[in-house]
Amino acid sequence: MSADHRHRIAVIAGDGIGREVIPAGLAVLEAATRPAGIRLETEELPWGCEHYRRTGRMMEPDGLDRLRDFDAIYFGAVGWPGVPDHVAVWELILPIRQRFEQYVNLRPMRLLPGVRGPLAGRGPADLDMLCVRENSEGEYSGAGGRLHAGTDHELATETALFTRRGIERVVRFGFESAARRPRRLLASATKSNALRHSMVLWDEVVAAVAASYPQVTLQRYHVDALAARMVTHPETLDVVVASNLFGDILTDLGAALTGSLGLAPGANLNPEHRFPSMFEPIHGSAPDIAGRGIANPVGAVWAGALMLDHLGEREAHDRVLAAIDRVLGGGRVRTPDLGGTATTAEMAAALRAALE
Ligand code: GGG
Repeated sequence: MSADHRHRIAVIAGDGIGREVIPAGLAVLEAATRPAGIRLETEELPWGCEHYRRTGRMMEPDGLDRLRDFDAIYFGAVGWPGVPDHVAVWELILPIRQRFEQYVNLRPMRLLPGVRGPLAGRGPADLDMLCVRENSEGEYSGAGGRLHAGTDHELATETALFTRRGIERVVRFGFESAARRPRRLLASATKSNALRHSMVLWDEVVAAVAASYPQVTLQRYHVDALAARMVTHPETLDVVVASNLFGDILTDLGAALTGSLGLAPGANLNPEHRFPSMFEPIHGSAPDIAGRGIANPVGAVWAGALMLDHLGEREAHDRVLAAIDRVLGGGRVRTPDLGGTATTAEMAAALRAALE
């Protein structure tokens, strides 16, 4: 936290609708912070697929060193036709998460007031989950390779790497999060019936950490059963701790259950503040709607609020969330993903107005 309420933010809007929702998000964050004397000093870094087309790289060669000096990174989306998705993701977003030990990917999954999700008869009280996704190893470790390219005996390996330290730290974060919430439930997503090495270690570490949190009720679900439960009994779930891949999939499901992927935020946290953390809407670049000015900026705005919270500006975070609740609860301004006709700019303007 900065004593003088000045924060240096690296802004990587990235690709597609990232370039639309991030400026909208910055405008809302500005309205939430400036009157309170908080200064967000932003620097835009034009990295992403367009940069790749021009230079053959997703970011500058010294990009990670440059990012190191910022207090936080505000990120849009990555990916664009013409650049293989794995190149875009592995040359931008995943190196940032790994280098800066952003080992927690925090993804709230909450049905907001005024939003109709796809589950019949469910309201905000039934759907309030928080996913704590492991974000630095597991299935997205990057270990593996391909051999005998183009032959009929070609092979590929993708090695999931789980370390006791890596599991322990994210599971502990999950328990801490659950302990601070009213229901104090922690669901661990496992698959130790089939993944007999990695997920058995996961279960053992979860059990060991659980011993320090008697106030939290531990639930253990195989990830397939957990996915089904999120649909059938979401009210029985509170905090979910999951591996990198499981958490990635479960949170897209969670976002869909809360009405739109466009509403969902994500925080890639280095909880110790040794490195900058990164904040992004969980949606991707959405080439199908990019350039039309109709993307929902709420996920980016909420991600920005999580950034303010991480920077020690809790009141500003609360103000932004109250504005989101007010605008969506009011039911007047809705982007097309929510069945309305509002533009990105109109939604951002409504959020700014709600802050005034
Ligand atoms: N704004 C998020 C984004 O662009 N995501 C692209 C993606 O698929 N990332 C992989 C991940 O979140 O693990």
